[in-house]
Amino acid sequence: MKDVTDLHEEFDGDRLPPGQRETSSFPVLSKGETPSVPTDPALEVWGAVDEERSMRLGELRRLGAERQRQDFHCVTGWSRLGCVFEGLPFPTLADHVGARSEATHVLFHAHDGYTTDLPLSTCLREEVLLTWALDGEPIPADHGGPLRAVTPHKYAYKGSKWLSGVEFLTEREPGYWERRGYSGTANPWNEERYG
Ligand SMILES: Nc1nc2c(c(=O)[nH]1)N[C@H]1C(S)=C(S)[C@@H](COP(=O)(O)O)O[C@H]1N2
Ligand SMILES: [Mo]
Repeated sequence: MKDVTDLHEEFDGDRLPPGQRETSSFPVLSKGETPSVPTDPALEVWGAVDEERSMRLGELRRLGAERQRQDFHCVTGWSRLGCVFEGLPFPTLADHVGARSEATHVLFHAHDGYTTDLPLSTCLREEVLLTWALDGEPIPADHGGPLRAVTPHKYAYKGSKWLSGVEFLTEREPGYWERRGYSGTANPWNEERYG
């Protein structure tokens, strides 16, 4: 299993970012109710790519499932260390659909209407996973199952739960919390909480 709990070193910080406290529970943080999502939803991938695709979980698994040990930092101040997620690394997805050279940003879309944006370069990292399993079990519905994204190098609002789509963009389009004052860059070791 790949262990990326040392990625804080790249950001010149401690494992627990400043202003965070460790929790052993896994709180649920959603903007609203847990939406009802099909058990095997199609993930739509579109925008600045060579081949737009609609992919189900089985296809994502076959493309390249990987297990990683990762930390999870919520912008409201709690961190859950050492989560084990299984999923598809974002770079493999980007390769598969052929992200075009003019693609600069990504907007993640979700079944509850949530969106979140990131520069493409910060998504093209092995630890950005589209994940279907947490600690050896399918991701619970409250935590974004059956499919969510995780971004251990960013505050967790960059990881969309109940993922429905990945849109490749040629310019930035701010997501749900980013439009409401949260940071676009969201680096926990720099306490980039507000935009
Ligand atoms: N679709 C969707 N994704 C979301 C959210 C949301 O409300 N809807 N909340 C975000 C926030 S603010 C955080 S901290 C994490 C929380 O994930 P958890 O509920 O599994 O702890 O999900 C992020 N992804
Ligand atoms: Mo959050």
